[in-house]
Amino acid sequence: MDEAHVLERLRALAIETPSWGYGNSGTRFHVYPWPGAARDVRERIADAALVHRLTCCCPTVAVHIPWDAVDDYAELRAFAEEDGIRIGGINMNLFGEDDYRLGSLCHPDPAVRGAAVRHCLECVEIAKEVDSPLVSLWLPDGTNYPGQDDLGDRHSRLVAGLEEVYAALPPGMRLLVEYKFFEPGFYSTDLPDWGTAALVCRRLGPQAQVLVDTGHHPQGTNIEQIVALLLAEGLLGGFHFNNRKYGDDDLIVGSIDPFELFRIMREIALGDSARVAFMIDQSHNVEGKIDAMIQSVMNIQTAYAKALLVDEEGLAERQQAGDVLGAHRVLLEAFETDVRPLLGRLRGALGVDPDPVEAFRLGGYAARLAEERGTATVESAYETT
Ligand code: RM4
Ligand code: MN
Ligand code: MN
Repeated sequence: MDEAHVLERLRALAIETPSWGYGNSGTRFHVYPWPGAARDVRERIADAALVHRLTCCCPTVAVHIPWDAVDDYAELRAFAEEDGIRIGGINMNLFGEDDYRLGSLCHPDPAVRGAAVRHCLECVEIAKEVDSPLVSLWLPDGTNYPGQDDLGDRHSRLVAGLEEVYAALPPGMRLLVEYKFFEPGFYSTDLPDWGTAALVCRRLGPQAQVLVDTGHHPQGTNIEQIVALLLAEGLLGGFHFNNRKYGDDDLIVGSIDPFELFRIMREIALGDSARVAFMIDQSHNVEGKIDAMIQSVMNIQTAYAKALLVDEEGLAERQQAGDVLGAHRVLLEAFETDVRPLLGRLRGALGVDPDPVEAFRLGGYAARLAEERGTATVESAYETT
């Protein structure tokens, strides 16, 4: 692909950042408050808007309900738009209530399942109010011990609950279904993998698609193959980008395995990804929030730029000829290309600094935010888990 086309594709890449990545977060052992970290939904949106100003690549912010709940969503939408961004995916929370001890949509008690469905329906209403085309569901349901519940029944309850939610989607709105192989359940998880999520989405209909959180697979999983297959089946709804080493680590995207990120972005570059939502889902435990988010955005752009540079013709020839190493070297050639000058030109044309992380770090933003906001006391539930 020539440079003009690569730049055009890069310009079209919009990455959504998560409101929950801007507040204090930690591990189950401790939360270390970060000076100037966002303390409420408006500050979280303001930080996402700053990331967009510095990158010109992050025009929407995902919210999590009820963490970001407000009385007036029209007002929240206007607040975001005045700051230059829009509210994107509405993430449902089915793990934050005492009643969910044995699950939410899969709970044995129909009353609890009903409450979980009502929460999802409320999120659909919020999406309508803020004019977002996406609601996003990560289901924490699962069991801890063999015999705790009937696995088949749990699946039936899940499908029945999601059918109610699906029926409430207005035309054009999509339900993204996220999977994760373990946690908080340690014996079984009701949506453990992409295949289960895909089956559920197929049952629901075309407005339901799978969300791939890159941190939600067992060690060694070939994520790019999952991406390729979901794209081919029209079932890839979006990503939660982050990186992992051991568990659901939520580390900076591409920080542990940039080659994996490149391989994922190559499948994106090849397929029809026009409707794929590129979202980041990460939380920062020991580093700053905003510059780490920008680093993730830059790493995605870097991987995508390299993916777009793959000599596809040369690769196809070598694949046809059975030249295994030759084909592999075509990928390496692209991966090893220094795309910083290219991305510098992209950012120059967009009117932002060639290195937005440095622009943040040298721009006095962190000091100003620390001065304005101080070092918050950790209050909300997700900050203490
Ligand atoms: C889950 C999953 C969800 C996120 C929650 C907080 O592990 O990644 O997307 O909303 O964590
Ligand atoms: Mn996620
Ligand atoms: Mn996760």
